[in-house]
Amino acid sequence: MIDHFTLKVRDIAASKPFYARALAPLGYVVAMEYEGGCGMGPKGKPDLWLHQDPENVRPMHFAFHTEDRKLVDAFYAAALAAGGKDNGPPGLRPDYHANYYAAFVHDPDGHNVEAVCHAPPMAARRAPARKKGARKAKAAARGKARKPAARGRGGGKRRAA
Ligand SMILES: N[C@@H](CCC(=O)N[C@@H](CS)C(=O)NCC(=O)O)C(=O)O
Repeated sequence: MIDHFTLKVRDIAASKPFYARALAPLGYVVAMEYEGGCGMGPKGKPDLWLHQDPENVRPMHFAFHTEDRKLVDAFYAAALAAGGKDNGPPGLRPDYHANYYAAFVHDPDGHNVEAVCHAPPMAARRAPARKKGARKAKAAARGKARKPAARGRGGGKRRAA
């Protein structure tokens, strides 16, 4: 499991607000800041560090994991609203696998940022509703099954005559 990674950016003044807005739907906040950089992450624990190093920016690709397809949609909308460039709208990418639901946006430096959900849609994950009275019937059946069998004297053990 990745604990954190550092992304080199040309201009922290452009990248910080971009990521703050794009990743807000995923629960990310700017947790730490220093001259020329910052650390972002959910619940105040930075796992993405932005570091200004204009000479050494090379386009990278990385993805944020979500448990809900709606969060992929929200990431995409927020990232575009924050000035990101569309690199693929939310949707299934069955070439990767049947439930690969993702969206792609280029950040201010051309880094290819993705949000992805590998799980089936929420509706398919919900347990089917139980029929009315099914619980009672189940409990009654269990009670019956547990009823001790009638036993004769001597603890129910009978010997052949
Ligand atoms: N426009 C494509 C983007 C797909 C994409 O960027 N896929 C990733 C792998 S999940 C990739 O090829 N990354 C390589 C890179 O950005 O250099 C789409 O919407 O499907």
